[in-house]
Amino acid sequence: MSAPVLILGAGGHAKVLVEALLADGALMAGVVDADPGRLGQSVLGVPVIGDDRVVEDFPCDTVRLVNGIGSVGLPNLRTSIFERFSECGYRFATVVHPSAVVASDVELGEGVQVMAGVVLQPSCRIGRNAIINTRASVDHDCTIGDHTHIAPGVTVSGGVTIGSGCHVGTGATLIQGVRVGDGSVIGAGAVVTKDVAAGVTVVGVPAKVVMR
Ligand code: JB3
Repeated sequence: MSAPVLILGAGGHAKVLVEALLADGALMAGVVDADPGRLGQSVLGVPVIGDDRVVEDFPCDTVRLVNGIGSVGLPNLRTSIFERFSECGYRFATVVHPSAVVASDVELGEGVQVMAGVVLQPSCRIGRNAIINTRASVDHDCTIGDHTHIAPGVTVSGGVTIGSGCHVGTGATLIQGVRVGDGSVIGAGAVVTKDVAAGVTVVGVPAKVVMR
């Protein structure tokens, strides 16, 4: 029996995770949120039991954390929370909605979140703390870096490499073989036909750099 899960954050992203975890039969320890107004509320029936200080009430080996922070906060709150609790010895659960299609040899790093309707084709490698959000499709031989968010409805063709800390916006399309550098942002609906350098923002069809 796996250890129960404690969810960090009580917003929209956490709600989607709770739904996936309940569908998968996970045991729930509760939800923690920085907003004191959330104490006593619940997320799909899972109670909010306090803020991040409550995590310390659970020894590392008795609980698995789930990073319920999505795209809020700059610099990236989601990444810093993951690193902070990892350094304290906590482990993050990997969440895969039962409706996702994940090929048998796909490698999922610690804390990866694969939402409903996702397709991950053979030989993909997904880095730690990455989100593959609702109904995204990642085709064969792709590599997605740590902490990268693939937003709902993104289509990633075969052999694409996306660096760490990237955001690929809702409904974007990346053609086969392109490479995206660390920390870049792909705007919603963009069509990426060429490599994207690190640390830039691209938008449009075909995607062009708008910010360095
Ligand atoms: O687009 C989609 C499908 N999902 C988005 C997701 C990826 O990112 C979603 O629509 C939102 O844009 C965003 O979801 P998220 O991160 O859940 O945002 P929000 O609904 O605003 O909730 C953030 C929650 O995190 C709030 O309840 C905050 O109080 C809480 N929070 C902020 N800082 C924190 C901390 N909670 C904890 N435990 N620790 C913190 O440091």
